Amino acid sequence: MTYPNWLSQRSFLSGSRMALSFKEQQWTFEEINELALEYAGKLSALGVRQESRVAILAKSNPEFVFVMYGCLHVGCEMVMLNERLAAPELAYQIDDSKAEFVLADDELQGKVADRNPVLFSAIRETVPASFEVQPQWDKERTISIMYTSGTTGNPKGVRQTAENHFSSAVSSALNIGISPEDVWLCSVPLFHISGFSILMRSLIYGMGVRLYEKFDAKRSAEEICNGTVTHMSLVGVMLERVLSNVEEASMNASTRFKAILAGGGPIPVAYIQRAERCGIPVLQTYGMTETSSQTTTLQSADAERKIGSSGKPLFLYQVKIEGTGQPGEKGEILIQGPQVTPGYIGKFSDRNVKEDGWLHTGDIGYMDEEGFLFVIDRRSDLIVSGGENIYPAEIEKVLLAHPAVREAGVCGVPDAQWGEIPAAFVVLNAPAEAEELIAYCKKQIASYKVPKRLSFVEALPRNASNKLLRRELKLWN
Ligand code: S0N
Ligand code: AMP
Ligand code: MG
Ligand code: MG
Repeated sequence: MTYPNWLSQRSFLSGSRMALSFKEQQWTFEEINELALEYAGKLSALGVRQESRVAILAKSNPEFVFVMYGCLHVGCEMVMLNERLAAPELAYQIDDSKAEFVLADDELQGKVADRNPVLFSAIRETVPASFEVQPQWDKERTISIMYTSGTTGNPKGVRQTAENHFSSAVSSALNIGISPEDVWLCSVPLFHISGFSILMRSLIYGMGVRLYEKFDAKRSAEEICNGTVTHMSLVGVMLERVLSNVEEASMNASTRFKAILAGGGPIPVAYIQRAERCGIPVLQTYGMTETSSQTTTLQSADAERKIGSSGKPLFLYQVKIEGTGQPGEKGEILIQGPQVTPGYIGKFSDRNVKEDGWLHTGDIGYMDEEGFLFVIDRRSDLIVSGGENIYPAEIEKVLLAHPAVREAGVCGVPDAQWGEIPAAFVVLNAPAEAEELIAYCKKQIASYKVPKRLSFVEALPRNASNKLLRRELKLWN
């Protein structure tokens, strides 16, 4: 099974429609496709082929979009690197994915300096080579690979195929609806599925994207209230900042504005109630990298009645709670559908993601009598800070490598701003200051992962088999 080339088909069907807008600039689908073809030619001249795997490190700006769309035409696989990560974390992903090329925004080149990056400025200056435009794309084709943290502290590269993205975009449209005037405000990172899925919806629907390089709560509030955008994706901390701006200016959402899609972690009910008072419909969603974004989403009509729920599965998907058939009973959330990844790459390529045909999420939840999903606890020990995932093991590993540290334990603690933050407990074997250990972490992990609290203790809570009891650590805060 194949799909028509999404870029060529979209340009053919609605070439004059707005595809992308950034600051004062704007591109139609025809212009975007011409740029994509030009970038594909440049990438071909640099040696990128359909069989290549390229890693990309960039900020959410139009050039990143042109490079990605160029890659789509070439047919190579894109490993999306998180620009907040520290150099050693990026090196791990580049090595694990065996990426043949590292394409980097000039501004970020310092983070991958030892990886011989091809800078965006070099791509821009390259004379395009001729290449063959593929009229059809294979359904199984891997379009993107995104790394998501794992319990052991080693991130796993998740494959996202054309079918995953296509079924995700179509299922979302069947739930939210689409119209030719829609413009989706994108200020979530393009390297996360929250942002990348907006680009996929854009190509598949012919929908405009209003792109921001950096999240700006005030400008977002203005766009929502002026009606210059119709949709926006965000995580809890962003929603709170947008609402504060709308409330402060005593504004109301424009009648043109349709919905905020809020996910990436739990959304406090109080935020949804505040949004209601501002006339902003918020659709809570439950999704993950392994499912190329939303799996369940609450519909507007149910938002008030089912507050706190992440909704029902989208049309093509199935969700069940392990073990129980009983409403209200808690268990692991299992997912099935064409949006579920075929698997991981690199170190984890042997892992079967669909035991018994279902994706075992590790998240805990229940369904009510009507089949609405309530997510109540995240997969084991996962900390979600401002929509970024952190596993305690990633931080513990770094702390343990410090010569003065004998033992380290990390857990998530609730935080009013970020939802949750990491806190560390350390047993020393030589004198050291907390500041020194924090500075040590900063060099090796993204700054959002660096423990916001660090305490020295005599011993860590362990069970009879010496396993660290992180749940008990939580009680120490
Ligand atoms: C919340 C954001 C925007 C905060 O970034 P901001 O304010 O721009 O910070 P900076 O100025 O860059 O840095 C200032 C200091 O703040 C620290 N910091 C930044 N971010 C965090 C954080 N998350 N946690 C803790 N600290 C943070 C910086 O480190 C800096 O500190 P110092 O000075 O010490 O260096 C930003 O974090 C952000 O963009 N978050 C959202 C990320 C995201 O999109 N996550 C979702 C990932 N999940 C998925 O994609 C699956 C779900 C999904 O698809 C989805 C999700 C949401 C909506 C829709 C969908 C969908 O299904 O379509
Ligand atoms: P990621 O690996 O970044 O795709 O993160 C996906 C994880 O975020 C899920 O497995 C959940 O643990 C968490 N998450 C996403 N949406 C929600 C939600 N609506 N409520 C609670 N947790 C969520
Ligand atoms: Mg993740
Ligand atoms: Mg997340």
